[in-house]
Amino acid sequence: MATSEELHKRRAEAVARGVGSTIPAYVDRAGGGTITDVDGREWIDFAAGIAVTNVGNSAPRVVEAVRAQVERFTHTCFMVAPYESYVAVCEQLNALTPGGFGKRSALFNSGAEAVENAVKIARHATGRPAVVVFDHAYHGRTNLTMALTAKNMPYKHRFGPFAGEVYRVPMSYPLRDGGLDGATAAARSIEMIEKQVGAENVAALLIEPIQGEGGFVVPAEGFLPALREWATAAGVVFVADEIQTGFCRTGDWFACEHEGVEPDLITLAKGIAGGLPLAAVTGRAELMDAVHVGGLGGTYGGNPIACAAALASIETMRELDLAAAARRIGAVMGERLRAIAAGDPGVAEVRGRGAMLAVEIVVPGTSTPDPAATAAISAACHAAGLLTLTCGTYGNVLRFLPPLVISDDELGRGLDILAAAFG
Ligand code: PLZ
Repeated sequence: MATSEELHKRRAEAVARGVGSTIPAYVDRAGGGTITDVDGREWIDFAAGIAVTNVGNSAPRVVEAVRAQVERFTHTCFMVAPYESYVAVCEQLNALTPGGFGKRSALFNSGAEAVENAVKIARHATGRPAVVVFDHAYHGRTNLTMALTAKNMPYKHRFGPFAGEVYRVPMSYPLRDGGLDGATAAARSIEMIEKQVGAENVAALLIEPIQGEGGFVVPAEGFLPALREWATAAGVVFVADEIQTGFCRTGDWFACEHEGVEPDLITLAKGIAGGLPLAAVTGRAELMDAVHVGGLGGTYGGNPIACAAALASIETMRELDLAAAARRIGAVMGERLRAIAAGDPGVAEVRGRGAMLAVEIVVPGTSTPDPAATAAISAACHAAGLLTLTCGTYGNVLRFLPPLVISDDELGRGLDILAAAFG
């Protein structure tokens, strides 16, 4: 087998430079809470492929379901010759997502595609053009979703012009907005929408209940409920992007549940199918069904292998109670992170929920983001065998997203490496 070093050389000659990687190691296998490269080096996995392998890599039920499906048929296209597993996934999503009202779902391939479709559905159902998004938001890399995403580098730089009718308003970001309470922060955003866009022009308000790429920003309590209430009164479709927060990651099935918020539409991907590419829009039946027959779809959306994996993943989450596992991981990790923060003036905040936690790093004694220190700590973790990711508008947030099946021992060893990296 080629070594990681050899593969890295081959890659430079074959793979476009624009596609980056966090570590220059090439995976041989992964499972539980670890990833092993082709040289036999092991990393404790605090990334889960960016919040995807919540049930772990090659989870037994997923492997079994995928194997069985591959043997029966691999693709017919649901728009051509439909099959049960697509319907079953939609039934599961309609039942699992918050809101006791009638729902429908449609399946796609990627998170960005789900977000694009949520916007299509909201525009079609309301007959309005505008979409409101937030500072620090991340919604994808396609043309519309780049417009919805806040950060220029690396996502948008020189890739424009972008789609129109997208309006950005302030997010509740307690560390950086002077600790505005949720209601006040929401009033500030709502005033901007009403004055600059006009509520009657807004099809959808799109928000990540906890921001992912933007820095694991947890809005102040009351922010999401206040926006939800305003959207209802204004006839605006409230869309929760739960692509990173969903499927037990935050200690509930979905992050909106924490404050009892019931979105009109929810976008889902990542953790839905144990690593196979699948995404969905789930929401109010009257909105979803407003679209004409044939108006939604795509060649691969709801591919039968991905659907089989999704059903097996959902079953695994239920059976192993991975929401409870996320809360346990969060409690252990949170305690260690707060201890690190207490001894390091560069840690401005520990935040997040469940198994979606982060630390924001600043120049000690200031609120100035320190992306260089953040990158150095992350690099020290990688060198010592812990796979961590950074995020944030300022690149100064270290985030932790272990698979929810990580063992106590792996979690503890990972946190030891992290503590040492803070030194
Ligand atoms: N919405 C909230 O987190 C994907 C992107 C990594 P796709 N986040 C990881 C990168 O650098 O590309 C994401 C998300 C939220 C939408 C998306 C987009 O999901 O499946 O990557 O298209």
